[in-house]
Amino acid sequence: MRRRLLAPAVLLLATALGCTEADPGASGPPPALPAAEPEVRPLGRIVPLPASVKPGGAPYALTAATRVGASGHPGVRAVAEQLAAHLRPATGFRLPVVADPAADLALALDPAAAALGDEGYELRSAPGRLTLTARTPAGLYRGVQTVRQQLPADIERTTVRHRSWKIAGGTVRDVPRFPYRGAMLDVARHFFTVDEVKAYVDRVALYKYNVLHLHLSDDQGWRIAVASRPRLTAVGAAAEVGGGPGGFYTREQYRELVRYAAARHIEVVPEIDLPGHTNAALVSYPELTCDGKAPEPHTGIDTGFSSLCAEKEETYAFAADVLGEIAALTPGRFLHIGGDEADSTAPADYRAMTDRFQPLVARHGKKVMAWHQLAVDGVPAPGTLIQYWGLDRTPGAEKEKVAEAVRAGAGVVLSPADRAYLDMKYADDTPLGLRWAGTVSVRRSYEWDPGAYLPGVPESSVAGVEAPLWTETLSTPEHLDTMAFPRLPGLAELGWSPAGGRDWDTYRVRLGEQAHRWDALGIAWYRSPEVPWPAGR
Ligand code: TNX
Repeated sequence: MRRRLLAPAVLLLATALGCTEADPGASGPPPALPAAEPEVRPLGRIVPLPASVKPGGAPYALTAATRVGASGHPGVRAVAEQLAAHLRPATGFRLPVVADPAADLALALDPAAAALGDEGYELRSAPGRLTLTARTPAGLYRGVQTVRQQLPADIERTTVRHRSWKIAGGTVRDVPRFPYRGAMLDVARHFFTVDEVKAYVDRVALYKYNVLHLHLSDDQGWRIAVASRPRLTAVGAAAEVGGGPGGFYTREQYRELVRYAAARHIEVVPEIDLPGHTNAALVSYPELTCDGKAPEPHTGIDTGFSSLCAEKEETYAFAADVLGEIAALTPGRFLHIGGDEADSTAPADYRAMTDRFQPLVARHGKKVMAWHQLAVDGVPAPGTLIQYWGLDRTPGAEKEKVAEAVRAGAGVVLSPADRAYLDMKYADDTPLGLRWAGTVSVRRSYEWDPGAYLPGVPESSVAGVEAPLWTETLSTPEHLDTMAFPRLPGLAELGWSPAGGRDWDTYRVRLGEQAHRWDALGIAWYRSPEVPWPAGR
């Protein structure tokens, strides 16, 4: 009894003292964080957690006299310009980008820094000098996200704040654990405009994601113009869940999205879901159905009823046309051919069709990516990237099929639905989202290890993780925000940070601190009771 009476007082005291360490043993909501951010954020107290942090020395400060130094390399110059553009509105400083390596804020490539790999970076911070070094421009770009997060959240504001802009002293040396860190957006169930997708790209870039997977076709709608098949968009784009107007991207708009992502060192993986999830295509081209009859447009959320027709040569001509054009729009390595939930496709037909679809991808020099049914009911081509979306409770035999594909040369991206699906409800009372995979709390989405998740799949075969955001129940950018924040940053940490250095009790404090930044960015985040949020928010 005494203890229970005392507990709230202890929590209040801890808060008043600015103690930010959440009590792992506490039941109920963790104590709030101090209302205000510290003037200088401790080095490395960011998301995702850096691989190595050596704090020390006095901080670096941006000033009105700061110049951003970049070598003549166009990739370095571009990242320097992005950084300066990001820092100007809130600081009000001029921040000229100059070709002077002695500038106080200097970006440089070190081609010999092999240990930094394709995306690693080193950040050194000391009075009067901040240097960011990487082997590639992508590494510099990831390092810029660290610079942003080390600065006060006010740096994200679009109007001038008169305050100090300090970065704690010391060195961060940081490399990702996995090369593939993806975010998927379903623009088929509800359509999202180019600007709305760009806003999502900006959000994932802050957490060092490097892949945007776009789910471009499904039963409800076809969302990308295909010149050789104009009815796909003239007819097949005009529906979405709930009966809204739908929509699609012209090829120019799509190229614009790919460029926008590429400028953030994010690769776009387009998905054309085959042979199921094809009702919108069948509505557009009824000759693709086995009986030749056009189905009704679909505005519901059930799945598994549509299929292309294995016996018809039209099917393969259609797939060749579509995949050929999508490949031509795709500078990235992968074409995702779906392959999930083909519940109305006979097993032999599934095998026959996926056997013929995969070479169409290879013909254009691309690699196949597919949901893990391809490993269960089909035979993945060598080098295929299998996206696992099962659950903890998925039968071992099904997981074993994925392990078998890995032994035959496939790679795996992990999106376990009961961990990584951002469209699952957080809790029973979450208004948005689905719950077929159960509820997925912030803690549940964070507390698993991608390197040791699937039996028989060693860490070396895991390309990384992906956080899918399906949109059956999500129709506005605010809806996307609410489901992605705060789980999206945690999945980024699973993909980026070393397994050893992270745990829930310290993570949730780092996560809570991010709320200042989300507010500055106008992100409509969900106030999960598992996380200690800044007092008053
Ligand atoms: C399963 S994941 C699906 C999607 C749904 C999603 C909803 C996958 C490959 N198929 O068609 O949108 O669940 O959570």
